Amino acid sequence: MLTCGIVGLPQAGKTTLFSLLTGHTPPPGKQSALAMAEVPDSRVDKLSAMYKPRKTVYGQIQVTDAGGLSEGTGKSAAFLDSIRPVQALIHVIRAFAGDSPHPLGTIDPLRDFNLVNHELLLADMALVETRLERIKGKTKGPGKEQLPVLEKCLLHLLEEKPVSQLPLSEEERIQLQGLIFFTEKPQLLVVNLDEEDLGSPPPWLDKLDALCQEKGWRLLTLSARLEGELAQLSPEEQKAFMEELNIAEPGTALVAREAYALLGLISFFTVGSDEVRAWALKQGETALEAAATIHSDLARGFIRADVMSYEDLIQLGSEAAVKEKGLAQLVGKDYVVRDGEIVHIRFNV
Ligand SMILES: Nc1nc2c(ncn2[C@@H]2O[C@H](COP(=O)(O)OP(=O)(O)O)[C@@H](O)[C@H]2O)c(=O)[nH]1
Ligand SMILES: [Mg+2]
Repeated sequence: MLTCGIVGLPQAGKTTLFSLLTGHTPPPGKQSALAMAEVPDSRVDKLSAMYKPRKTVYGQIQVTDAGGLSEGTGKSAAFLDSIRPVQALIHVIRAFAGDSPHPLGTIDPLRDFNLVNHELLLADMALVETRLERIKGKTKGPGKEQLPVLEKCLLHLLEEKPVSQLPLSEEERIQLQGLIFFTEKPQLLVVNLDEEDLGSPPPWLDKLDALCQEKGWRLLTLSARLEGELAQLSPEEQKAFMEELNIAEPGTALVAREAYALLGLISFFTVGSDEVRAWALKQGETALEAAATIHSDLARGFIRADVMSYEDLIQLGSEAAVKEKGLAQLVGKDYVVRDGEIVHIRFNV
């Protein structure tokens, strides 16, 4: 399952986005909150219309709202601890003027971007320093062999460089196992714009976008408040408003799709009268790994998998028709599953 943590300065719209994604509003004053978000997918909707299953299950993302970072010297530890294990960060950047005060008094997205990343760097530094002190405190015993690589990490971080840019040998990587660094996590930047700016992106956006691309991160723009209001409307009203406001896709769909792209995830589907369901898989993973995603029994007893494309199934209207045309494949455990494939695992336990 994909896990994400929302970070950003206070008053950036983090909790607004969290509620939008998960449908869950944390009580005010709560430091961090965790909930599941559905991954909207029109393919799942179409498959569900075709099979009329008892249950339809969309992809799931676990989202944690970490609460606001306090800028400065590593005071954010308490907030950050709640998201230490997540796979990706959703970094919300305030670009709306709004009525609520910005903690630094002015709207400056590039400054905030650097500030939050600096805070993450400080958190990593604190992690390494704590570990170093603990190991140095002992005269002997396990951990001593970690000293050189920890020192190397610390020097690198002191130069304001993220751990993701630190060249490490296989052995050093193993020695660092158990240490989870924020500056190694990919980020999805969500630039929270004023609704008036949605149609005409502000000039600084290009700069932020370039910074993101350099790092292999993703960026998207939306207005969290507006998205919240949109979500209250009927589907027809939503469509009309979105056209008027220059929004191609609802924010929840955008965030989910970009988060998948950031982590190199694809979706495959299982279908039937009982359940139509979307599953996430890493790009390049095999039929055996797809089986394991569904249930360990399916992987253990894996025989073969029936695979067909979503497009073929929708176009031809039934699995039987796809098979008749010779467009279904019977594949072995090493077959690399592609985005949108319908997979039936044949197994025997
Ligand atoms: N104008 C405007 N206000 C927003 C937007 N997103 C959030 N806000 C407001 O900004 C304030 C802070 O939002 P919140 O989600 O609590 O920020 P957090 O501190 O990052 O969790 C609230 O009053 C929100 O209603 C937006 O897109 N536009
Ligand atoms: Mg909040």
